[in-house]
Amino acid sequence: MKLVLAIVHDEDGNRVLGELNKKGFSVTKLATTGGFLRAGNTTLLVGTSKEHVQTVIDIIKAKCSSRKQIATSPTPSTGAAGLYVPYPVEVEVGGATIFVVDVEKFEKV
Ligand code: 2BA
Repeated sequence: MKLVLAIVHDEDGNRVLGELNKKGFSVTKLATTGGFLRAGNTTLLVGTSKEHVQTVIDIIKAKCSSRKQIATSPTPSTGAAGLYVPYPVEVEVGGATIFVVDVEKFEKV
């Protein structure tokens, strides 16, 4: 048994969830926050057999697109006058960040 953890853009979350459900996978959706942008994203947990992991990854890949996002730098520079000067940075977010971990035990009681 494996657990697929996928961090996806909020806008893609429901599309991925819908497709995974349609294909018979059980999914848990968590509302999460990215540590760099400090913006909302979605984390999906999918418990499945080793044989189905690639199918889950393929569905996530097909439903997630990457985006450029402008954010205020989390570590603003200090200007000549000693002022705190936040500056915009452009980062590419996603399609999805995926972790696959071994599940030691899976039980429904
Ligand atoms: P955030 O941490 O908000 O990061 C958003 C995007 O900002 C990242 O996109 C990346 O392009 C950029 N970024 C992140 N940390 C950076 C840094 N220290 N310096 C410069 N740019 C940085 P993605 O890589 O597609 O990541 C999207 C979201 O996936 C992340 O949101 C975070 O919530 C999660 N994530 C990505 N890699 C992770 C990891 N190794 N462990 C845990 N969560 C991760």
